[in-house]
Amino acid sequence: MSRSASSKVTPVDLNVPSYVKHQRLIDWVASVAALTRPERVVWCDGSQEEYDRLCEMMVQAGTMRRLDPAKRPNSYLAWSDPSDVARVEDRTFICSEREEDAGPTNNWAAPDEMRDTLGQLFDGSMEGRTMYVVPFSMGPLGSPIAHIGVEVSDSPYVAVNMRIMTRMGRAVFDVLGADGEFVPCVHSVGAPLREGKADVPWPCNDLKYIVHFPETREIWSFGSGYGGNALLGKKCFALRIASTMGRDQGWLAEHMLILGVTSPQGQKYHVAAAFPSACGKTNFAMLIPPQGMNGWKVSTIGDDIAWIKPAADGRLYAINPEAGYFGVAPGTGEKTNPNAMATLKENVIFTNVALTDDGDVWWEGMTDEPPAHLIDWQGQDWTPQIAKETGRKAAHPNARFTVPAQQCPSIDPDWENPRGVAIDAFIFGGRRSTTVPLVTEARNWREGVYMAATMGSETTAAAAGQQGVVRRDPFAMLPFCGYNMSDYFNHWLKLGERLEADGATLPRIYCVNWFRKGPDGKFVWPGYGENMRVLRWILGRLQGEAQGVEQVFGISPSYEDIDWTGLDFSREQFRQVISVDLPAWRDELALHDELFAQLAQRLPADLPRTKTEIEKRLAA
Ligand code: SAT
Ligand code: MN
Repeated sequence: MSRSASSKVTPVDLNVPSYVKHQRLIDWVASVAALTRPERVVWCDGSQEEYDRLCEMMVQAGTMRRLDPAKRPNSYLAWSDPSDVARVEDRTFICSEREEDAGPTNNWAAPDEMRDTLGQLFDGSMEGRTMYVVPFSMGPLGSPIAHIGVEVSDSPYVAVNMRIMTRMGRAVFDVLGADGEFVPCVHSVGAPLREGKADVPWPCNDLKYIVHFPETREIWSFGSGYGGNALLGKKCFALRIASTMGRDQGWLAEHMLILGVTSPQGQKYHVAAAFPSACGKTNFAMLIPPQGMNGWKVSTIGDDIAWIKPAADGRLYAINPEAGYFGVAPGTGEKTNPNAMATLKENVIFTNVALTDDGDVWWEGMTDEPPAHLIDWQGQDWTPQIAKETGRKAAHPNARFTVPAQQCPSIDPDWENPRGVAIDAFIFGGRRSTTVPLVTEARNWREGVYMAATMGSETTAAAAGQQGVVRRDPFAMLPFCGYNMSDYFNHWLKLGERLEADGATLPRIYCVNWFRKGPDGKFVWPGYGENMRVLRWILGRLQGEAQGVEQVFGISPSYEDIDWTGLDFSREQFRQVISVDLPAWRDELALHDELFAQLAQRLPADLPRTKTEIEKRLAA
C-alpha cells in the first residue's frame, strides 16, 4: 500500500452533532479518524434529505445512475468493480483469543497480529475521502431483542444502503444515551488514491480483510464495497458477532427467514427457515399460495436473518433484525416472486443488474423474453444474440436489490413487533440435486439438530469461488458462525434440553430440498408458490392431523399426505423428489463422518450417537 503516511496532517474536525452525548463513542470515532485520516467527517442523521443528497453525489461521481423516475421512482443502479461482487469467505477472519474458539471451519488469526495488520491497512486509508458515521439499530428501536451498532465508513454507498437495511440515524442516539452499548464497525474501501484523486466509480482494493473480534465485539472490514463485506450490520454483526453474543447470553442468531402462515380457519403459525445464500429464502418468505389453496396466506417477517430469544412462557420468539431486503435479483420475476416484484417498484438501489435502453433495469429471469438490447452490468452492449454466442449474462448472477421491507405487499403486521413472534417450526434446506428428500420431519429436537448440522448444499454465486459443488453447510451458517461450529451445535442441543426440562413445547424441526433433479437434469419439484403444499403438510403435522411415513432419518409424507389440488404432479414425480436411495445415503453418511472428523475436538456426543441410530435403521 502506498500511502503518504508521513504527510503532516492537522486532526480532522470531527463535526460531532450536539445531540451526540456519548463520550466513549466520540472518542472511538476520533481514534478511527486519527488512524484513517479522512478529509472530513459526516454524521448520518438518517433523513430522506441526507439520503437524496448522498445518492445525487454518487450520481455525479459515476458510482450510481438514476433510473427513469417514471418507470422506477427514486431508484438507482450501481455497477461494482468486476472483482468486488460477492462475499469473500477466504478473506473473512474470526480473531478470537484462542484458535479453538473460532474452530476449524473459520479462518482464524491471532488478535494481536491482526490488529497490527489492520493498523497498517487502515493507516491513512480514508485520505481524500469522507468518513461517514452511521449509527444503526438491528431490530426495532428499543426492542429488548434489538442491539445497536455504529459503522464508520468511507463509502457513501454503504451509508445509503445501511439506511434501507437498518434503522439508521439520529434516533439511535436517543436509545444509546450517554453510555449505551454498541458494536463498533470500521469499514474502508481501502481504495488507493489515483493521481491524488480518491474517486473512481467503485473504489475498492484487491486486498480484502473482513475481520471480527468476538470477545471485544468489534468488526473491521477493508477493501470491499460489496453488501455482505461492507454493510456491517448484516452478516458481520447480525450473524457472526451476534451468534457469539447468543452463545454467551442464551439466544440464537440465525441465517433464517421468518414467515407467518394463516390457515383458511384463521389459525396462524410462525416458521423460521434456514437456507444457504441464494437458495430462495426471499422467495419462500414472500410465497403466494398456488391455485387450489386459496384460503391460505403467507406473510413476511424477514428474509435473511432471525434473532431468537426464549421468553418467560418457554417459547422461542424471533425478530428480523433488518429493515430491508438485500436480495438476489436474477431469477426474481412475476412468476417466481410477484411480491418481490411489487416491492421493487420504487425506492430501490440495484447493484450489478443490466440497464435497459429506456432507463430501467433487467436481469435474467425477470421476464421470459429479454429486451432486444441492454447495457450489461459491466457497461457493455448486450443482446440476446451476444448472450447466445458468448454466454455472457446481462446481470451478474449475484446482482442484488436493496429495498425497504415495509414496501413488501405481504409484510406481516407483526414484523416490527418488539417482542417478536413465537416460532412453531424450524425448516432447514439445502440445494441438492440428488439424495435429500423433499421434506422430512425430525422425530425430536436432537434428530433435528443432527439434520441441520449435517446439511449439505451446492455452492452459489453469493460467495466468491467455485459454484455448484456440494459442501457441508451446517444450519446454513458455515460462513456466518462467529465461533466454533461444534460449540454452536452444543448450544442448540443445550437450549432444547433446557427448554424441554422447563416443560416447553419445542418448535418441530424439518429438513427440505426443493432442488432434486430428474434424469433430464431438470428440477422435478415446481417450487416457489407450490412450496405451500409442503408448508401445509408441516402445519398439519403440528396440528396432529397430517400423516407421514417413517423412514431412515425421520418422517416424510406419502403421496396421499400432500394436498395436490390444482397441481398436476404424478406419483412418479413425487417418488423422484421423496425417495431415499440407500447407496446414495451410505455415501452421504460418509460425508457426515468427514464433517464430524473435522469438528471432532469439541463435537457433542449426541451427534455421532444419532448417526449410529440412523445407520442401524439403514442396515435394517
Ligand atoms: O452476504 S450477503 O448478505 O451479501 C448475501 C448473502 O450471501 O446472503
Ligand atoms: Mn443470507
